[in-house]
Amino acid sequence: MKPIFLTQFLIEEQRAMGKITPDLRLLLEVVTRACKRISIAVGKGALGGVLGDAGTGNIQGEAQKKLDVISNDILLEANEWGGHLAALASEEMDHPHPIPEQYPKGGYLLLFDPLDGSSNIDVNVSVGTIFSVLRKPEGSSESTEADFLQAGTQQVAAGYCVYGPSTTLVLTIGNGVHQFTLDRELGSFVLTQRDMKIPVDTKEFSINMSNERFWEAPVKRYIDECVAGKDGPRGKDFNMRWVASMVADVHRIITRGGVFMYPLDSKTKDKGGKLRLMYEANPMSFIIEQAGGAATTGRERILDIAPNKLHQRVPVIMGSKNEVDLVTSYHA
Ligand code: P6P
Repeated sequence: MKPIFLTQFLIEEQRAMGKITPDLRLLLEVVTRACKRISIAVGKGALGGVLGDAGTGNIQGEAQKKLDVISNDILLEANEWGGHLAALASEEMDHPHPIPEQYPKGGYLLLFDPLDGSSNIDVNVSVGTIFSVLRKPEGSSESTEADFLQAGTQQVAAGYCVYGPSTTLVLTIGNGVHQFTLDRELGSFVLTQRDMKIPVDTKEFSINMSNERFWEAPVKRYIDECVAGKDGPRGKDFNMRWVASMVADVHRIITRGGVFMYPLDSKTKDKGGKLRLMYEANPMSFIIEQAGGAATTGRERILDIAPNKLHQRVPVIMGSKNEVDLVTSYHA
């Protein structure tokens, strides 16, 4: 069968939906091209001289890996000349990054975690890039942090790229979730699954069990019931997976079902949670919901949250709809 590359997919989606402006198509093409460059840098491993710490820290107070900084620079460089963006924001940058004066500005805002799970990079475990697209609010001339503070329901598009055994891009533009696999010989993303759907039930949960003593009661109840297996209240055995790369864990869940949890716990309560809302939880929640799943903090739908800070953190429970609904009901 004739392969469908990303550009043809976007053109056909534009004909079908009429929501993909030329600037949005350009944005998606340059971001995915940046992901190809990141994939090459990550794939070099120890041969690339890019493993280990950069010797710098980000606003989260986390040591930056060399590849965090390299990936961030690749995304900045890919997006500054196109005239499609008003500004960019990244986990690795304290404040929004303006488009350089010599280039025209456009109507979109791009947010990203350039290399999520980078603590895994030095041990050769899958990592990934997560991105989210918003419209620049009308009227505002210079883009400020406030322009980015829009609820997840305002996202125009969202996606991630997993740098694993294959380099796989998963994308939504509000009309389903679609998967593209990188053909390394051609250097092109090829459509490999249209309209991905998450099974509404699952037997697989994903959580960092070492935090058990810090969990709130509803989460402890839910996990205890899963661990109790078929002799317990759930009446079936569960399996557990925790890659500690959100992109890898969420991709597994979108592919075969499951529930991913980084819930509020007494360790992260004062920060509001572990994962970041604007460029981790929101894009993943948009994708998960578009694939028929659900995504809450345990107490509210993630996409409805009105952000108040660019780097704010939230609790995350997302994946197979019936499991997320059950965990959320325990919080009520
Ligand atoms: P922990 C990676 O650092 C990350 O932000 C997510 O990708 C991942 O799900 C989580 O943190 C892992 O956290 O506490 O298990 O190391």
